[in-house]
Amino acid sequence: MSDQTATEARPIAIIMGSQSDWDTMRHAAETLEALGIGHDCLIVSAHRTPDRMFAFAKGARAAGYKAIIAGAGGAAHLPGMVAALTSLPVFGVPVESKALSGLDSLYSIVQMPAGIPVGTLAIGKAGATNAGLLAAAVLAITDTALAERLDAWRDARTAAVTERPV
Ligand code: RP5
Repeated sequence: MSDQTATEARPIAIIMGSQSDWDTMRHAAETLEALGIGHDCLIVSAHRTPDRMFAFAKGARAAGYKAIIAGAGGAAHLPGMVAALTSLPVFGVPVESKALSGLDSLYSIVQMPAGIPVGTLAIGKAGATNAGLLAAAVLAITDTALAERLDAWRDARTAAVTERPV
C-alpha cells in the first residue's frame, strides 16, 4: 500500500487533550467505525504538548486528513488553537468537566472570535457522536457510497423508534 493510499484510508483525525477524554471521544470513533470511515485517534494537548499540537495541526492537510474532530475539557483551547493552525474543518467536542459539568468546555470552544471557525457540538457523548456524523456528512459530499451508508445509518435509527414506549 502506498503512502497516498494509506492516508486516504484515514481521512478523519480525532484528537483529544487527555487520556481522560477518551471515554467521551470514543463515541466519535465508534460512529466513524460504524460508517466504515478510517480515522486516527491521537492525544494532543494544547498546554501539555504544545509542540505536538503545532506539528499535528500544521501537517494535518499534508497528512491527508479531510477534517479534524477535537475534544477537550475545562479551559478547552485545543479545538480553537488547531483551527488557528489549519484551514481544514475542525469540529469541537466539549468534554464534560468535573467542576462545571462541561459548561466551561462549551464556552471555551464555541465562543471563537470571527475569522477562525470551530464547529461546536454538544457537551459529552452526544457531541462526540454527532461530530462523527458531521465529519461523515462532509466526506459524503464527494463520496456517494458513504452517503448511502450514512442514509442507511439514519434510516436504522428512525426504524428503531417504536410508536409506544415499551
Ligand atoms: C484538558 O483538561 C483535557 O482535554 C481534559 O478534558 C482536562 C483534564 O485533563 P486531565 O487532568 O484528566 O489529564 O486538557
